Amino acid sequence: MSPTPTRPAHAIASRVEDHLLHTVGTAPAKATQTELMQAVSQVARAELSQRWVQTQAADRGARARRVYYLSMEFLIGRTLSNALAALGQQDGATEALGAHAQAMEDVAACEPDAALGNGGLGRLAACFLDSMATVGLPSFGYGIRYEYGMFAQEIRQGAQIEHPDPWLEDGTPWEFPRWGVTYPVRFGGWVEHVDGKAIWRPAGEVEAKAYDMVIPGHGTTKVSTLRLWKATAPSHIDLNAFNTGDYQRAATAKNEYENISWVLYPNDSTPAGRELRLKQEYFFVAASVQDLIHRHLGEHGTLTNLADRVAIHLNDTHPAIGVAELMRVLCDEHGMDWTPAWAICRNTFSYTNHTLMPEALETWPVGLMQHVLPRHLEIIFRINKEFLEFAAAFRPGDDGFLARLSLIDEQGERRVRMAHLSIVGSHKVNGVSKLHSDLLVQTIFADFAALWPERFTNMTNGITPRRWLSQANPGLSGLLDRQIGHGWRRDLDELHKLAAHRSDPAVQAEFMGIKRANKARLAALIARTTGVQVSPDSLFDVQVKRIHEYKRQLLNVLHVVGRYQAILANPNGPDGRGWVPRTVIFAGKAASSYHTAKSIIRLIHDAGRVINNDPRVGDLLKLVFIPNYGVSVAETIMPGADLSEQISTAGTEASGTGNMKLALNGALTIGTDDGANIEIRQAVGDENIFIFGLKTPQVQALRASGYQPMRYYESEPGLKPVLDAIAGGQFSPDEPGRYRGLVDSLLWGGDHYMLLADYTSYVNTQAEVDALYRKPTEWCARAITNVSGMGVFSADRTIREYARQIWRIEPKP
Ligand code: 26Q
Repeated sequence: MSPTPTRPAHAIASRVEDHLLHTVGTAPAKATQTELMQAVSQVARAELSQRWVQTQAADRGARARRVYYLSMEFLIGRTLSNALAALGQQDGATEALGAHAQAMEDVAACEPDAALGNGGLGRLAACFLDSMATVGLPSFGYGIRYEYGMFAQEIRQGAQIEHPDPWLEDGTPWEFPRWGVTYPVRFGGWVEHVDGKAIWRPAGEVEAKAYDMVIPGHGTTKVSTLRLWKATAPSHIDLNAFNTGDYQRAATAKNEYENISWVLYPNDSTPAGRELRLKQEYFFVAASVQDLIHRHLGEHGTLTNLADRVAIHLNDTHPAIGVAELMRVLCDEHGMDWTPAWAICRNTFSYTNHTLMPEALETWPVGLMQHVLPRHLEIIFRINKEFLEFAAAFRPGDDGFLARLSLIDEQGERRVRMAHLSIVGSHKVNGVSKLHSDLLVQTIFADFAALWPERFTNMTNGITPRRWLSQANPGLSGLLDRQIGHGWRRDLDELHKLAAHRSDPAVQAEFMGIKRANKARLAALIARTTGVQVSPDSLFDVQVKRIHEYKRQLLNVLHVVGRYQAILANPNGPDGRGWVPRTVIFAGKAASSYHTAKSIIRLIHDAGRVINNDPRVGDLLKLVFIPNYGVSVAETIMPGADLSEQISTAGTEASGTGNMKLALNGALTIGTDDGANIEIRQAVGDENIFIFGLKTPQVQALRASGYQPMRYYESEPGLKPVLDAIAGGQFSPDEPGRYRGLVDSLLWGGDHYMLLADYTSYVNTQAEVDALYRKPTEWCARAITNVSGMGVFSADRTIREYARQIWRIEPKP
């Protein structure tokens, strides 16, 4: 692709002036950066609107089979730069801003991130929208228009403080309220059975209002729609209270309804079993099902062919109640018989699992579901009854098998297992990397895989190269355009052509110059946000992701403290050749109630303060934590990294996608044999990645044979002084016992993620990293090889696989 044909720049400039005056309402000569951002956004918005109308008409005309991607999270980030690139309006916008003496980068930075997600799962959904539009897949994303997104993270005295994220405070130019599109969503009450028919008598009702975000495709005029639902009180309720003059009650009632779409649950990977969360899940699923059925009936006039025309995808189990909802709509509202309805349902739904950790699997107490969704609970019981009859015939007399398969966990407080509902209600279930998909069928879903082996499959994650390379790294993008042409934006396999240039001195010099400039930009961000000066000539060692024990940020800290001690002990380096200067960079949020994760953040700051201010260390080692990690911060970090830390305990990280973003931007990976790291290794070759530590079967075996962390503490060189320094308060002299518990949990708490078992292997591999970094030509060749091998990790590839193998839709270019 050559970048989308560009409109005459002056045409855009004059529209910007127009919008300043008429839409933003300001004197163009006095426009602020934010007002310019708004005006430029309006120019792009107008074009997107046209494309939306055209795409919708074309899909309607073709009566296209569509995919509906249901997700509680869409971690979109900013839109302006991405939209301008997709529309071919970049040059025009730059020129228009130039007339106001403003740079695009600064103006774009005025837009708040749309942070409607926690982390990997939400960002994956956003990358998928970009790819669905770009490959021309008739598609809708459905989610919630949270008034408040992911909390903003402030660091005060080394500790995380959460602030609300009022991203809609000043409005957003990117949403299109669809005034006519509203649906009622009902909750609670009871069910009556009359003449064999179920009649749900709900206790309450809220209105779901549609707000569309239009997602432009790149190198195409196709766009995709992200339809987000806002909860509002039904107007008749408002009126009743207002008419009686009871404004207090009216306000309370209104709040109770609008609460549902108020705020994103900031839990990554661990479910919060709250009633409001269940209501959020049902709220957006019920609105989405009504919307898609309305569209389907408008185009086809019947529901009997729903499964032929509609694919509904469940992004994890968060929308799994959709299975029961579709059954309810087909049977209770459209009079269909159970058996044909069930066939439609199963052929319509598919489900992606994003985690293996048993504690992260979503379940709801039967009592709570009875209270909030009584009819759905009945439907789930019937699905379960018929499913268990089928399973009993498969393995007669094996009650343990049936208890493990059941949609209801009968141990203790009875709970509905949402993963089981998703599997039984779907025709395909996938994991997000090869290893993860294999482990799913070997471990948590083994019983289901015995019943239905063909139902389980793999779809390795991907990322959009438009945001994560073209937009985030204009320097490297320019090099690619000159060396291999423009086609990589829509066909990332084109990157293979770069491999031939890996040792070309001119290409290397340019590549290193670009990396150096990106590091300088990252260093400026670090100085601005942390006050710490770091040298762009040091090795930038980056671990950025949610803070979680299984991701093992703490293992990274152990290495840093070990290196600090070694620098003090041997100022001339381990072998007398000096130390390779390193800047270790962390970023990531901890769930607000996750104490251990917050303690790790605090330790990073405490250790950083000591190390960064130790004159004996100087530039040889710096340790920084960039606050408020999110999509926009990531766009600056990824291009500036030399080393990508992907060090989860083998078998715990489903895929990872930050690993892909970093490698695509020319970082080398130091990682365990986990998630998509394994496929990255296959793509770039063993010599171009640093893999260390126990592999999944070894982790399993060690755990089974009785893992003893104390043995490592006593025997691994250098480990004891590191743990003693942290536990003894060397980094927290004001409160020496601050990290006693953290260290004790490693030594005496079982060290569930086996940090100590991988410590020596990790430290030794870090020494290999240093050795290679001393040879810039070698390092650079390997970095270039990493970039050239990343084609397979385009989300376009992932989406084409979903389209063909799961959704059975041919993308229309
Ligand atoms: C559930 C119930 C209540 C509140 C919160 C949640 C909840 C929210 C988010 C549970 C899990 C999540 C997020 C999970 C997640 O991001 N998983 C990551 O998904 C990525 C995309 O597939 C993978 O690359 C990561 O490996 C995986 O950790």
